[in-house]
Amino acid sequence: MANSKYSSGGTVAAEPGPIDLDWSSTALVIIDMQRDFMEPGGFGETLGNDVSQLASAVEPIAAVLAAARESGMLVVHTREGHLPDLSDAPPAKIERGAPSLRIGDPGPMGRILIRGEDGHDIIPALYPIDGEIVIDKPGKGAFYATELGDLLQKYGIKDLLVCGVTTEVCVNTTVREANDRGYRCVVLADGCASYFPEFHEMGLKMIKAQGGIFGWVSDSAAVLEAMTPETSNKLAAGASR
Ligand code: TIU
Repeated sequence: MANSKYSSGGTVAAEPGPIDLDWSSTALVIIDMQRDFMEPGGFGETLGNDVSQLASAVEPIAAVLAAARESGMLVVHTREGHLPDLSDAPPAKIERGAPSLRIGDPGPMGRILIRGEDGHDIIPALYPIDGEIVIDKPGKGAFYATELGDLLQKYGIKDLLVCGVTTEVCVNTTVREANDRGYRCVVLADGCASYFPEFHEMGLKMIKAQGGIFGWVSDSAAVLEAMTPETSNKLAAGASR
């Protein structure tokens, strides 16, 4: 690890039970924290959603992202979106439902869900820095039609800390894809959000049920505590005095 404040690994408090992680074989995967989902005028709002429901995920992700950057953990950002000619967008996805604007239509942040447009970009608070991986994905899952699997293999990654939006759509799909590929996924509950609070709750329950059928559910504080045990212990000792 690049910074001695950080452990080389640790036990993360999680459900259905604690999980031991080695940070050198763990990646932080931040799903689709794009303006198209987070801000008014983007894809999420065109579907009829209240985008303010997602704001709570930003600070917890920012805290874990800062620690990941300082400690040298591999960071992966994903973005859902399509090529300008829509050649990677199935007609069944474009034609779905009755949105106010469809994928590819011009909106206030550029064409809806199109790569290179302002709306497709990651929100400033979580913007990738040099050296971080950015995966552009046409689907809900981050493995489908992307280079993510090859990259994780190249970096020797075995476990994933997963956060982002939305809990029951792209986070769940990615966790299920990852689980089938043999990765252990730890989902950060406070670093995920849904337009539907009840889907957030159930989306997390589905992951951790049945002994962790798809993975583990933890939160940002538990991950930070496992990453910085000395600082966390000192803080705890200070608080008890
Ligand atoms: N609509 C919705 O909840 N989500 C998506 O369409 N994509 C992601 O979750 N990123």
